[in-house]
Amino acid sequence: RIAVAPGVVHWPGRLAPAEQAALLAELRAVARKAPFFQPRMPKTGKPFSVRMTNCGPLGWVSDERGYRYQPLHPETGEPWPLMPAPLLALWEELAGYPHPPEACLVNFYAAGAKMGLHQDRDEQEFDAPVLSVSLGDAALFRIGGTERGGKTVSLKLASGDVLLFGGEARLAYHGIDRILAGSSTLLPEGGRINLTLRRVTKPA
Ligand code: MD3
Ligand code: FE
Repeated sequence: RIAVAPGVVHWPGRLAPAEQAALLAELRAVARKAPFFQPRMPKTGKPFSVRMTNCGPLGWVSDERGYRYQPLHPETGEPWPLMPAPLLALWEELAGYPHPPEACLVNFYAAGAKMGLHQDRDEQEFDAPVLSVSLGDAALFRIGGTERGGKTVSLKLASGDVLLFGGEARLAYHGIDRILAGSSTLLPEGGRINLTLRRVTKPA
C-alpha cells in the first residue's frame, strides 16, 4: 500500500494472476451482453481512442449531447449487466465508503489509445472515492492537482494494480499518456482494460 499523494493510494499487484484471469472472464461476459462502444466528444462528435462499456445500475456515456450517466446501453437500449461480485467485494474492502458503487466504467485501450488530462465531475457524490483496477498491458498514468496546468506526477500502472482516489484527489486532473504494448500476456489480443468503480448519486 503506497501513499502516492494526498488522497491517492496505490496497491501494486493487488490482484494475483489467477484473480486477474477470473475478473477478465467476468468482464468478457459483461462485454457479450453490453458490447464496447466508441464514445464521442460533446459538440464535435470526435471519437475517443478508448472504447467503453459499463456494468452496474448506471453507466457513463458520451456523445454530441454531452457526458452523462444513464441506466441503458446507448446502442442496445438494454440495462447494463450486474456488477461482478469480486468488484463489489474489492470496493467494500478498500473504498472506505458505506454504500455500494453504482457504476463500473470499463475502458479498453488498444496499443495507440490514450486519454487526455481531465477531471471526473459527472457524478453528484464527490464524497465517495473512485477505485481503479488495471488489467493487461501497463500504462503511463499522469495525475496533477485540482487546477489545470499545475505540476503532475507519472505512475506506471500494471496488470493487477488497484488505485484509490479520494479526498482532495477526487477532483484531480488525470489521464493516460500511453500504453506499453506487449508488457502483459493477460489479454491475448493485447491492450489494456481499466475499470473505475464509482458512486454517482448521493445516498438517500
Ligand atoms: C483520479 N480512466 O475513466 S483510471 C476515467 O486508466 C479515467 O482508464 C483512466 O480517467 C484509465 O475517467 C484512469 C485512474 C483514475 C480514475 C478516476 C479518477 C484516476 C482518478 C477520478 C478522480 C481522480
Ligand atoms: Fe477519469
